[in-house]
Amino acid sequence: MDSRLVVALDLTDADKLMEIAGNIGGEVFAIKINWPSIMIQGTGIVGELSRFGKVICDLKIADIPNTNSMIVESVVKMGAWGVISHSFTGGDSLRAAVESARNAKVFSVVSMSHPGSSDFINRHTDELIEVSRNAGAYGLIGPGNNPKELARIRKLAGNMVIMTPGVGAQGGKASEAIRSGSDLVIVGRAVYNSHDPLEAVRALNLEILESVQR
Ligand code: NUP
Repeated sequence: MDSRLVVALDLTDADKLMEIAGNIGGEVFAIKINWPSIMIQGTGIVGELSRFGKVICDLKIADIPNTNSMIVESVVKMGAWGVISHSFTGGDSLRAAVESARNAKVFSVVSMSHPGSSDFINRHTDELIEVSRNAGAYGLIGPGNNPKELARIRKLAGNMVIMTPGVGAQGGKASEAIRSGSDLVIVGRAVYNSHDPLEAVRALNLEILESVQR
């Protein structure tokens, strides 16, 4: 199916995580996991989740090129479809991640969704987009709760895919993010804390579809 929804399953309860993943896996673009789940459940979670569809590992890699390469090689071996890396560490670090990923996709962070991101990282978005483009990143992470900034990032991003967290619990709307240029919308708590995660996924898929058609 052509969903543009990525669900962030930031759960430390393995049974609940697997149950939700099994229910929604066929109706989302991908499942994203982050350090909280990986630290509690171990790296085997990546392979287990990949039975249900694409898995994106939100590791926000930020190291020297050699270490970045080793991290990305491991995560790809575990079955990840995509991985999220920082770009502020510079072109050589990000390029190492991209080259080690081979066919897997590297998304690089160029803007963040929390209030404190205005202290530093969001002041450097344009430079980070340039670093990401030159390093060959497949996609960018931009703010799904800041439509104006997202539309600006869209103009600078060229053909890089834009994936946007910040929708739901952090105040953004999926439809608005899509209209502002997002390709893939990340939603975590608004799905996994809902009484019916599958229903929440279907409502978001519909909202996204309607915003594309308009
Ligand atoms: O800028 C970012 N904001 C953000 O929320 C970059 C991220 N990678 N994320 C991640 O997206 C965050 O760590 C979490 O896994 C997910 C958003 O979850 P929620 O706010 O929808 O629950």
